[in-house]
Amino acid sequence: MAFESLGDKLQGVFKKLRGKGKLSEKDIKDAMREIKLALLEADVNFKVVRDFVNVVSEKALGQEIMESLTPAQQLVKIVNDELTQMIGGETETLKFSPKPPTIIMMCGLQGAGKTTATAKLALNLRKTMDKRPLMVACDVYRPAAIKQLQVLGDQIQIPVFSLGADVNPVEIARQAVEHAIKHGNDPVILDTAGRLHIDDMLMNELILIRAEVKPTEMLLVVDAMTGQDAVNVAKAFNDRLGVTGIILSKLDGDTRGGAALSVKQVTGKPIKYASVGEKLSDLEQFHPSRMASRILGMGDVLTLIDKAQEQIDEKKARELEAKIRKQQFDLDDFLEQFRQIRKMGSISQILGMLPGIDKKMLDMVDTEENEKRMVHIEAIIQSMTQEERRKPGIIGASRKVRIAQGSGTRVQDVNQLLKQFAEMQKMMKQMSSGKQTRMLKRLRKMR
Ligand SMILES: Nc1nc2c(ncn2[C@@H]2O[C@H](COP(=O)(O)OP(=O)(O)OP(=O)(O)O)[C@@H](O)[C@H]2O)c(=O)[nH]1
Ligand SMILES: [Mg+2]
Repeated sequence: MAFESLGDKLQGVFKKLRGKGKLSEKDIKDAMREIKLALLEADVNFKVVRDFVNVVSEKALGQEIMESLTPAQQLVKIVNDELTQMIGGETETLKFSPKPPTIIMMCGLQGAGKTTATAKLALNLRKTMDKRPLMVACDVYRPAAIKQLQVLGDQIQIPVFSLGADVNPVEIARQAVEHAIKHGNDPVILDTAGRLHIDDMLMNELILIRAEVKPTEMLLVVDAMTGQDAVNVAKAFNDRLGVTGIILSKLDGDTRGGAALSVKQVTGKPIKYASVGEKLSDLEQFHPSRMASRILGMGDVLTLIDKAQEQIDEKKARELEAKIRKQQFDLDDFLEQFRQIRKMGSISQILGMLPGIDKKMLDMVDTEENEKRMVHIEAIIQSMTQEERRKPGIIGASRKVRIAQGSGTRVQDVNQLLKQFAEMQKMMKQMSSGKQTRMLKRLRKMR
């Protein structure tokens, strides 16, 4: 994940202050110098850094002592608040047209991730808002651009509108909107051609498409792996086109990424989404405060809960809760839960959002072996009969051999799974007799 080394450095600054009872002016000045260096090294725009440091210093020096916080904690809080402001302040959601379909136009440099973001956003809107998007192939210049979008569309079962490469993109956009109205698609997401630099011809084309379809959103896709250049180009794009929001792509890369953190300050436009992985489900709504605390290493439990909510719908959660309480949780439920969690991402992605997890450990979790084990668990349960799934107690030696053979695993794998399941049931029993399923209740309350 980008920002890792920035996070490490900032945490280092706070660590040094942790033992101190009171921060002197010099302590604060020293800390600020280090914070400034860390931001610059992470490639945050120097003007943005200057403003940031000024505000934080001023607040830190003029800070009244809050009894509940140590001086170091107060500084963390100030930095967290200002970092949140710097990258956007409040969460900015996508705007929808009162008269559907809403039209969303993508724009950005060549290779920024427009086409990928088009598919990710379409999937996200279907999943989180029950939308029926239409993706539109307006890039008629790069060979294979249309095919690329169609392949993505097939993967996520979302329709793609194309008139081939011989029709003018303005006309494609116009007909796409007609098509969407006729077929009840909403929103219409236009994937446009990339620009290597600010190219008048292509820029004019975007202006013509915009004039034709009057998009509600003009989203600029910014590659977080490219440095200051990308930010300057973003500014130019915005000056020419007036974008309405930004999608940060490739935040999963391990480059410094700080340039992307300046993009809100430099363009004045909000970051609305962040792409955090290669999978098409890896697009998240951008929450400045959560991103700030993620950078500062406070973990991002909220994002985790969000992801969980997206995947596990409430009805299922309630049914599950009832089952746990009545101690009827069986291997079928186990399989279902297991699949839900798998949908959230790789193990390391899920763990990475929890506070206090050593990032180096995560690389060890995503081993082939673990991946194989996950596949085994599914196969083993699927090789069981309905009765066996409901009452695993009846699975004796000969059944174990049959299940192992059926799933292409070993008897000891079957044993291990059954043992784990038994332990889980025991835990659930304790949970349901004591403070029952508090976690689920809390999840529900937070909606
Ligand atoms: N790791 C990672 N790779 C990404 C992400 N988004 C896009 N990519 C990759 O970046 C490359 C370019 O992505 P595209 O979506 O084709 O970019 P584009 O802006 O449509 O490019 P043009 O159409 O040529 O202008 C592809 O290889 C993508 O797989 C992301 O969030 N993470
Ligand atoms: Mg493209």
